[in-house]
Amino acid sequence: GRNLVSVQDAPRASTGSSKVDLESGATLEIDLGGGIVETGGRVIKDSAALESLLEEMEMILLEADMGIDAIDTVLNLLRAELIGSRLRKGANLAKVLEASLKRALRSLLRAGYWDLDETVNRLSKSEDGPVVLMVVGVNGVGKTTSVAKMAHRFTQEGHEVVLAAADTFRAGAIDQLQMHANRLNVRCVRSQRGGDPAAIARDAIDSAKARGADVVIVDTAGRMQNKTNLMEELRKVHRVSDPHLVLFVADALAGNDAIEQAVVFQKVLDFDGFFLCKLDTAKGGAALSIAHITGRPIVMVGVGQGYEDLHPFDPDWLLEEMFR
Ligand SMILES: Nc1nc2c(ncn2[C@@H]2O[C@H](COP(=O)(O)OP(=O)(O)O)[C@@H](O)[C@H]2O)c(=O)[nH]1
Ligand SMILES: [Mg+2]
Repeated sequence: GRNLVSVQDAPRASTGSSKVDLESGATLEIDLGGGIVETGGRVIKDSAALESLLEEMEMILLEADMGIDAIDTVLNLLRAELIGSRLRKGANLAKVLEASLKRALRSLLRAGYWDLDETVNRLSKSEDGPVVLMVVGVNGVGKTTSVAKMAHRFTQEGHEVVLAAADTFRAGAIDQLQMHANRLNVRCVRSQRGGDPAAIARDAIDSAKARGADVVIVDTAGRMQNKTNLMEELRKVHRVSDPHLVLFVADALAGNDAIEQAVVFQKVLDFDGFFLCKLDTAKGGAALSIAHITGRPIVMVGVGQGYEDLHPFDPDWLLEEMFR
């Protein structure tokens, strides 16, 4: 593969780094690294050579499913910083650019990051009732699977978990969650198909309170064909269950669609962070775009269908996958 430029070992630029606050609230840190000097060297100009390097980077990012808006933002900021800077004698512009780009992407992915396990542990200690998590996203992205993976994860951490089958639109969805609950030996609160999702969420919370359970995870529906109804339904579930955390689930395979979905859900629910699932089958550039456009961090990744296939997000791992 490509000759990877490691992000960690490049020294900071003698000219320092600059922080850029994006409209969404996300931040980008531009640090050109040790290849750039204060004096001497040669001034980098807006040349054909620089443009062709930027184009090469653009191709890599496009192939990794990063959306064009986020790519433009990052590359334009980098270009602006590079032009007029001084390249240290003997330094390689391509390497300086690649390392700077990776640092910028890493800063975007790290901005606002919070640890799911720690957050749930902390909330569980400080709150009287159960910690309530609401999971949202369109059909088929991996919500129910992620709910089951979290139930497994939290159970292993010693929490008692109750699931709420608030996707009552399809009977299959209720059975799917119940099946996971049986396997994981956790309680699942459910209704008949067509039941009121908000009532299910409330029942699950009441049940958790009665049992002294620590965590309630609310699975929800995601049919986008009927967007307005779905959003109304989700708003109601949100109002009634007043969750501590709202988690948006995106499918890495969905590419640009995942980015659009994030915008739609962000408007209605202002989620706290997102999961990117199916990273075992796709590159994860969508994560950068979602972080860029919503200002929310990716907190967990799904890398398979097993209960163990959910990991805290590691920016360096994603960047290596993208640039491989
Ligand atoms: N390969 C892979 N498949 C996944 C992952 N997460 C979910 N799936 C599969 O994607 C399909 C839809 O998942 P589901 O949880 O039902 O999505 P939902 O409609 O959002 O609840 C199922 O077949 C899951 O097994 C993942 O991280 N990797
Ligand atoms: Mg589901």
